[in-house]
Amino acid sequence: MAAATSVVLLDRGNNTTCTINLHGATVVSWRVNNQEQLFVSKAAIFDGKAPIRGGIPVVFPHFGPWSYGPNHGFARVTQWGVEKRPERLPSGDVEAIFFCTDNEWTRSIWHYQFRLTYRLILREKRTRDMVIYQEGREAVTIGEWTDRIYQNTPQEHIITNVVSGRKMRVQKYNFPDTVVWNPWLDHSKDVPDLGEDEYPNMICVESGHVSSPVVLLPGTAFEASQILQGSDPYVFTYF
Ligand code: TA6
Repeated sequence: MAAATSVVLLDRGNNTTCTINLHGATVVSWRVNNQEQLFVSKAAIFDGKAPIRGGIPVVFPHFGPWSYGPNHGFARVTQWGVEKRPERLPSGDVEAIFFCTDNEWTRSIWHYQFRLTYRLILREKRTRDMVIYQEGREAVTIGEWTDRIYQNTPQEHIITNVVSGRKMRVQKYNFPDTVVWNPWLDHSKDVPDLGEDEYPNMICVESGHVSSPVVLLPGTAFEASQILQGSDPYVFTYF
């Protein structure tokens, strides 16, 4: 097992990288051909204590306000370890594995033993997969403060207008729900680590097991995953 560093880089070549901050195992950057795909607030705090405002956090063991401990649980404010440093697979994909386990602090909040494993794969876009996608689904547009948990959502979503008007495809497995959040101007004031002018440039879309808990018996495991896929506009306009 490698010694922990604070930031881990997955580099697929061709200026395509993914940066993971071990504070919360938060994916703080995903660049494709040098273009950033993720939103991180200009006011994000990197003090190793506060959750990082933006990127892709891990929410565990609870979503939302939690009487036992921090909002959205403790995984996003825990220092994760590196189980497997970034490695190029025979396919060319780059993989890294991160983990966190219970400790004295987590047990003082939530008295369970656990091991969370987070496997990240930076994979080259597969254009043929993308073509399958375009079919009519209900579009959720954001024009005001939005904070919703959609239950039992389809396995795939397209987020539009992500980077320079491009689209991002989300595929989720074993995550029945989708959270959509944008504080808009009114609520941006309540989020100190988000600039008041940043809300038009972000949308939070989270795949999760949110509306119902997962109950794990001792010694059993739960696995879920999501794939985020960026696009060139011409790929999505193919149909
Ligand atoms: O994911 C949506 C949400 O639960 C919203 O209700 C909103 O409060 C947001 O998360 C931010 O939470 P945070 O703890 O990061 O300030």
